[in-house]
Amino acid sequence: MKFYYSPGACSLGIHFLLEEIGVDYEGVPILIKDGDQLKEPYVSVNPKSKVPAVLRDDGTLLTEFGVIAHWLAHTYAKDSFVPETFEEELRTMETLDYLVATVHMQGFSRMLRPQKFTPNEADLDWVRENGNAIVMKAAKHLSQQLSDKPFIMGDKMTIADAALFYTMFWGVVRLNLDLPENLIAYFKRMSDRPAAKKALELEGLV
Ligand SMILES: N[C@@H](CCC(=O)N[C@@H](CS)C(=O)NCC(=O)O)C(=O)O
Repeated sequence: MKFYYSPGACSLGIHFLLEEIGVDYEGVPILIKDGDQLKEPYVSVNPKSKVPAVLRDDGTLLTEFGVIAHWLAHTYAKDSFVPETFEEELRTMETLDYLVATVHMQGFSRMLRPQKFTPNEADLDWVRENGNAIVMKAAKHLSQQLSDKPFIMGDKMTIADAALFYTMFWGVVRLNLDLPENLIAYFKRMSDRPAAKKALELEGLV
């Protein structure tokens, strides 16, 4: 399979998951900073112009973080990554969706790309502050959920950890936010895993 990513973008979570699962893939960098996502050849591969995306060996493309993660776990790592019961899997998707749809798309997007939310230069700080409020409210909730557990859903790593890993990369490394201690400790633990080290190294982030 081909895996399309941009260094330091949300695709980092899928990069981490691919390495953690230990599946063969060819990484293809699409540099958002250069606008590669808006140009050929990528727009013909993924007309949505977003990363992550995965071109599977049967020639079909998968997009959307949660869908790619779900497919990877079910296809290559059912025993180690997929929760045992339907209820546990639902709760895992609930956490993953919260991280991608709210923490990333509503919170960090406002903090990292405020110009996408207003045409007025004078409003940029206000947009950033709104994003920060969304992220910090979520961090409180996620910190309670994590408590002193090793992973966000408990004793077993799930695809929700891939989403928490990239959002915490932004919170801890990129923005140095004043996050709850257990979330920072979680990010450090995850970053020490060989899969995280490899993904960060491949993306030129260490
Ligand atoms: N809903 C998508 C969102 C993906 C997304 O927003 N990716 C960002 C990088 S973190 C992107 O490709 N941005 C390029 C752009 O907006 O031009 C998903 O869940 O995968």
